[in-house]
Amino acid sequence: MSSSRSPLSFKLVLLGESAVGKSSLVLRFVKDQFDDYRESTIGAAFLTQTVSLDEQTTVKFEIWDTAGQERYKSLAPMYYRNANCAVVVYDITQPSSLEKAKSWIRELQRQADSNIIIALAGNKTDLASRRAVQTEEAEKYAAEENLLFLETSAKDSYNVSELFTMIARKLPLEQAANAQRGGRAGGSNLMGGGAGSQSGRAGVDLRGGGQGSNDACNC
Ligand SMILES: Nc1nc2c(ncn2[C@@H]2O[C@H](COP(=O)(O)OP(=O)(O)OP(=O)(O)O)[C@@H](O)[C@H]2O)c(=O)[nH]1
Ligand SMILES: [Mg+2]
Repeated sequence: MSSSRSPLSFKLVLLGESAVGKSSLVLRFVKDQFDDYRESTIGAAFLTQTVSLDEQTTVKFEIWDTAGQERYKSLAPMYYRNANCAVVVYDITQPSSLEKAKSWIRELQRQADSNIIIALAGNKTDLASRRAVQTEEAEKYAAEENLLFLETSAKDSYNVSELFTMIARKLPLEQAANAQRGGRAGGSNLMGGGAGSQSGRAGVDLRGGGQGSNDACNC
């Protein structure tokens, strides 16, 4: 098993239709908060959070929370390129959002790193009376496509930390620890080299044609 005292950094991207709850899952994971009235993400947001797997192993997620609105779709490859892992989110009350999630998964399978770990998350389980996607249907699809799968509620804080921990356990920790010992950044292919951004969030507003902004992206 890997052992390391400094966190092993990995790049994670969230994808999915607008309003399925990507930002809400991240807000729950990073700050343990929930907003009933969240504004739709513009461009993308960047946040970090760590997960301790055991006394020796801490994983630091460098999280790109993408904007689900169709007009931002063409930006997505910048965020999933070189990602170690992806969370593709749908809303269990909206079957069309599962179809959208499947199309993101096909795109990741074609275009992202071939070793990317993909998790499918069916969010908003607190809206049980409005459920329109059965657990078994999504579970079967996830098994066929070799994806991790969990249903979650950002609102009720159900399965949110479990989702990220499940992903952390699947990451190539040994390899990252060896790379770190060898002097390379933990997650191997992180944008920004991993060490630069310690915590918190930065919005990346890509309106106005420039992705030239700031610390957000060196891709
Ligand atoms: N009931 C319920 N509502 C949720 C949950 N997660 C998110 N929401 C609500 O769904 C709406 C959209 O959530 P966001 O987190 O902004 O969705 P998003 O996927 O980031 O949307 P974009 O940024 O437009 O791509 C907000 O009103 C949230 O409060 C959940 O688990 N349960
Ligand atoms: Mg959002």
